[in-house]
Order: sequence, then C-alpha cells, then structure tokens
Amino acid sequence: MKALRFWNERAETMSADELAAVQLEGLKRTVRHAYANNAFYRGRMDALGAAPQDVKTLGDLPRLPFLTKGDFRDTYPLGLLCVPQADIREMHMSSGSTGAPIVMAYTEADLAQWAECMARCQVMAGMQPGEAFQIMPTFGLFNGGFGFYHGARRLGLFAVPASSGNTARQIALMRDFKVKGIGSVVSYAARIIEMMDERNIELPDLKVGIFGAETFSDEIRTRVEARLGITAFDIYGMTETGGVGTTGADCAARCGIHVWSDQYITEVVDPATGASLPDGEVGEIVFTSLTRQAIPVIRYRTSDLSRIVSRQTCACGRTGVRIERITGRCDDMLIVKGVNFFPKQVEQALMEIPGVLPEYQIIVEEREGVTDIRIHVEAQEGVTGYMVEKHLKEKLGFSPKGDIFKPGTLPRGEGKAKRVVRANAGSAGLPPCNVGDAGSAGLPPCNVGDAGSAGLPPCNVGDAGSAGLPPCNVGDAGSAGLPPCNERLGIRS
Ligand code: DLL
Repeated sequence: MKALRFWNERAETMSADELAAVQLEGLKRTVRHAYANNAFYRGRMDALGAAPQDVKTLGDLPRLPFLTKGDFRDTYPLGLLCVPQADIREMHMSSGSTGAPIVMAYTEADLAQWAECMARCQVMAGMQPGEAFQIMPTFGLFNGGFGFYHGARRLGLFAVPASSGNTARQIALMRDFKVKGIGSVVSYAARIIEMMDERNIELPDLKVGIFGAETFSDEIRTRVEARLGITAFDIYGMTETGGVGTTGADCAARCGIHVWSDQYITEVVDPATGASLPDGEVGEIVFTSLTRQAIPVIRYRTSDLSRIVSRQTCACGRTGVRIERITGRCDDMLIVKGVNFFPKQVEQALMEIPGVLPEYQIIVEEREGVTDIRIHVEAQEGVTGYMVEKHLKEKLGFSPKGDIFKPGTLPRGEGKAKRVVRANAGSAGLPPCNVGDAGSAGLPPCNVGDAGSAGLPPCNVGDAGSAGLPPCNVGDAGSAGLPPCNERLGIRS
C-alpha cells in the first residue's frame, strides 16, 4: 500500500482562494451560532455594536470582540456553551496557575473535528495506519492523552494508551510492542532518555516523536532525536481551541507550525494594544474556530507569542498559514537588568554547553521591585558554575547566578515541566515558598518544581530523590538555620 502523505489531502492543500471561501463561510456560521445561542457572546457583540450580519468579508474579523482566558474563567463552568448541555459528549479542563479552571466541552461533531485535526498531525509526522503509537500525556481532564487517542483511532493506529508516569513500563511497552511513534510532553522525553541511558536500552523500532504542551528549543529537539533515533515534531494546541493538535504541528520540512486553516483563522496582534500586526511580526496569536459547535472561539487571545512565517505552499505541499514555533507566553517574558528574554532562550543557551543536561529551572526572585533570576541546572561532572555563567552572559547579555546540580537531582513532574519558579509564588494562594529567599525565617517549605499543585509535600531540591531529607534552602544555603542542599557541585552566587 502506498504510504499516506496527507490525511485529508483536499483540506490540507486547498488553494488560497478556496481557503478564503471556506474561512468566510465558517466565520459567518460561527458568529451567527454564537450570537444566537450564547448570552455572553451576544452581550459582548452588542456592547461593541457588532452584529452577525456585519461580517461580510474576512477583513471584518477585527470588528469582532476578543475572547480571553479571563472570559473562560469568569464563565466557569459552562457559560460559553452554545449547544444544549445534553449534546455534550466529553469535556476537558486545564487548571492553569491561578483562578477558576478553563473548560472545553465537545459535541459528537467536535470530537470528530478534533480526531480529524490529530489524524492530520499524526500523518504529517509520518505515522501510517496499523503502526503502534504510544500515548504518554495523561488521560483525564488534561486534553493531551485523549487528543492523541482520538487521532490514533481515526487514523487506524494501534493505540497504546500508556498515559503518564512509570517510565520503566513506558520503555518496556515501547520495546515489547514495537512502538513506532510516541506522543508526549517534551520534558517527559528527557526522562525516558535518562532511564534508557541508565539501563543501556535501545529502542530500534521507534521513528517518530510528537512533542508539545510547552516550548522547547531546537537544541533539545536535536538531542532527543539523536538519542531516540527519531524525527521529532512539534505539536501545538490548547484546551480553549479544542485540545492538542487542533491548531496544527510542524512537518518534516521544519518551516513552521501548519495551522489547520480550514478549521481556524489565525491573527497576530500586539499584546499590549490588540492591534493587528502584519505577517512576519511577532505578537500574540489569536484564533477563531470555524467549525466548532459546543464552545466555538471567536478571536481567542492565546497569550502565546509567535509570528506568521508564510502563507505560501510548503515543501510538503500543505497550503495553510504557517506560524513560527511558539517563542513563549506573553506572561512568561522576564526582564532582568534591562534585558528581556524568554525561558526558551535560557534553555537554548544552556543546551549549547557540553555536559549540561536538559533539566533546569529558572528561579525568579523579586526584591524591592527588582527582578533577579537564578538558574538551577543539572550537569555532568566537570561543568562549572563559571562555564555556565560565562556562556549565559554571552548569549543573554547578563550573568545570572546559578547552581549546578548532579544528574537526577532536580525535581521532576509528570506533566508540563515547571521551568520558571517564582520565589514569591505565595501570591497564587500557595504557601509562600522559601526558594531564593531563605532569609525569611519561619516560612513553610517550598514546592519547587510544581508550585501550582497545592498540598505537595515539601521538596528537597538538590536531592529530590532521597526520601526523608529536610526541606532545603535553595538559593541561599546556610542562612536562616536551614540545612544546606547536599548535592551541589559548584555554587556561584
Ligand atoms: O498543552 C495541549 C497539548 C497537549 C499540546 C499535548 C501538545 C501536546 P493546555 O494545557 O490547555 O493544552 O495548554 C495550552 O500550552 O497556550 C501554550 O502556551 C502551551 N503549548 C501547547 N503546545 C505547545 C507547543 C495543551 N507545541 C498552552 N509549543 C498553550 C509551545 C505549547 N507551547
């Protein structure tokens, strides 16, 4: 049988004119549907003096109001629903870091749309019907596990729904069932590699990795590809647009994320003013869904930063708009000593240093209105704080303080990696942590590594693996009477 190059060749290779016609029809339908069936949408449009019949061309899109994460939260649980509740067949939810959760509901048709988008992503990555695909994001309210599953079922893959965790079993499953492709949160691929290295395991059948849910640098991608012997693809999506893969993935040509443009209109706006930006300029990505029923999104501001790289046909033959791999989130940007940067840039710089491993954290400390950061990174013996500092200075323009940890000692989670840890995370309703501020006596132990999860046991950063250790005072060993972390190789402060 001839290998599939596309899942839906017609939809994926439409001419620009066809695509524009499909988008206009989908936009008109979606706006009419939301206005007729949802009080929140109607109220927003009325307040702006916009009516469904005002949408006559795609150029009318900026006349419609934006939808924000705050709107999802304010209307929790189902205030954005545009169909009777009895028509819902599934829901997913993201917890976010603050406030009420964000809910997405699906009708039968919405589930089919998700499966279609995911099947397109999986074929684009080279998966073929009948091949085994292991799904490692969590199955549950997080959309990752079910998204890969719906796509795998639609495409006719042999689905291995491993969910997250139990790395030894994940590796055994991949080996025993000759798994060809994996879907995962990027940081989990690093964990699998760690265990493969420890146990000297190879997975010769594995060829494809589809990773997403968080930004990752080209350097990490290259390392993962080299060790696993795979081609790694970047898949993008979010709860609000209907889950993983709804807003596309990249192809083997690696020239941006292909947004499924018959399903979503992409805009890029200035994050501060909301004004539309021309192609090529970096700004906040805004999506409008064209076929979704239960909770359609109209001009949804994602907070994700990227730019439109091309509207031309890609080398792979697909014609939809392509955006650059996500740079970071608007709220992730750090400004330290007058230098603006994203966590992904720190990762990129760190991964250029031989011997530095892909586990790191950026501890953000705010003192008297001044932001400073401290980098915690795992590295093999021989890497010194000076080497790290010097390289970061060259790449970022300033030298953060940093601590180097032995391999396997920084805390690890099973979901998205928590790369940025705010030293004053107490503001999110969490107990204040003492990372970077060990001087404040009497503070409860911190939850470094998963500051979002309340009720976590105190962590032992620096030796997370060893049970029974007292909480550590990362960032300022020795002060406030706390015992120092016991696994540092080199400290520079
Ligand atoms: O993270 C969906 C997903 C699951 C994507 C598994 C890929 C793989 P949420 O939990 O709602 O959904 O988080 C969505 O995660 O707005 C981005 O900030 C970030 N994100 C998702 N994919 C990528 C990616 C899932 N490929 C939020 N690159 C989004 C960078 C990503 N950031």
